[in-house]
Amino acid sequence: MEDLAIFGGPPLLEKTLHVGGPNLGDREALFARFNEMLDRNWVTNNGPLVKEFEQRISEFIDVRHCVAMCNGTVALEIACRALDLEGEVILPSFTFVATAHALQWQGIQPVFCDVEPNTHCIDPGEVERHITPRTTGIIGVNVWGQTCQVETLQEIADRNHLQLLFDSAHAFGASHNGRMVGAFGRCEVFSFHATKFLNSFEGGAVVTNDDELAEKMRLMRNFGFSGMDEVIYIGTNGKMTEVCAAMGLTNLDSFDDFLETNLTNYHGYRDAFRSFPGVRLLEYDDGESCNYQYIVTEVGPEFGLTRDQLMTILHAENIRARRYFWPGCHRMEPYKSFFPHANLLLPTTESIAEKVLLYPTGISLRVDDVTTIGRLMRFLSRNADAISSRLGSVEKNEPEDG
Ligand code: T4K
Repeated sequence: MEDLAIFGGPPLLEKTLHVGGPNLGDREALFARFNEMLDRNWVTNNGPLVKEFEQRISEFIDVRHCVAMCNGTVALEIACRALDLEGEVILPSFTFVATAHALQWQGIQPVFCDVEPNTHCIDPGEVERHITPRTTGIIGVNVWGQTCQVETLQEIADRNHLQLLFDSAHAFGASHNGRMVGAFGRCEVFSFHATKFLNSFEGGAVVTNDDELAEKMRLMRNFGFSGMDEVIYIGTNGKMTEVCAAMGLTNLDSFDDFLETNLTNYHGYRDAFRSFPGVRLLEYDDGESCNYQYIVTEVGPEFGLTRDQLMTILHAENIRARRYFWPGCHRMEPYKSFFPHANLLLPTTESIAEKVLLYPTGISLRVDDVTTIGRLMRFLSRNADAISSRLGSVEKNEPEDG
């Protein structure tokens, strides 16, 4: 026990492991793309690399259009605007705050809905409860790369004349009933942020089979310009740069390698977490494609340490486990001031936000890192009572991030 870093021992890992350490493809290929770009003297504004990236994403998903953007948040904002959302839009509170901000930023009221306990995705039954005459849309979030109950949500949307879109920031490479994520609802939004399975440094995209919607979003991401001097919509600057597209294309070439690494890590964690009580690993559906980018657990009382105690111990060992999306959007500003009693309608969100802890994965892990983490977890589980009482004095240190 003296060796635990929280009690003064050296950290178990020399190199800090993060949730979201970037998956990096082949450097030479990336630099070659940079050189071509510089030789061309064309660095942004719908350049050839962006067009190639869009083409490859559309083909991969089998959708008619991919509109690449500077990040996932702006992609969400543009999608919501292009769909003419207004009034109220229903979304889960258990999501990254960008999903809610993309609405609030343009004066649309986010209405937070509870999620399903097993998948952490929006609960369609709860969606129905929140529909009012002011509701114009539903945003399903494909949390952790799993998929929502797409068909049920679509049926609810159709019956109530609502737009349905998906925030699929986590779900590039995932499938639903054998069909790639990206092909559902009116449109779907990806993030290619550095922490995502496929990253373009910063980046995002909206994918859709709707020609008119795609055209509108292309105009909106470029200030609304329809020609050299003609502006026909209010627009913004949502363009992806050529540097970002070069990174996205290079990483797309390594898709299979990233997937294999993530899958191996996931199996390693699954075996490790089965060897002691109190930590439930969220298991992915083997029958679907999945990117395995998130190692998601729920820490229960049988483990003997609280989720936050465990996180503090892991951080000291240079394992930067994260408690996404604690404490839930409804408990963040401005939403907690707008809706101070939202928690009453969100019991599952409240419960899982206190239990969820994510572990590092991706190509920055060495082969034996997962085994080392598993061994540490077993030790913590066996000695939980003693550690917990000794932690009492150390515990005053608040966990550093959420
Ligand atoms: N919808 C959903 C459901 C989302 O999850 C997100 C983003 C969005 C929409 C919006 O998409 P973007 O506008 O971001 O494209 C991160 C990411 O910034 C964010 O993209 C992501 N979701 C969210 C879940 O996580 P943070 O603040 O928790 O972590 P961050 O960016 O500091 O990175 C996490 C750790 O990864 C760092 O502590 C260290 C490591 N890291 C990070 C970067 C950027 C590296 O090792 N190298 C790096 O270059 O938000």
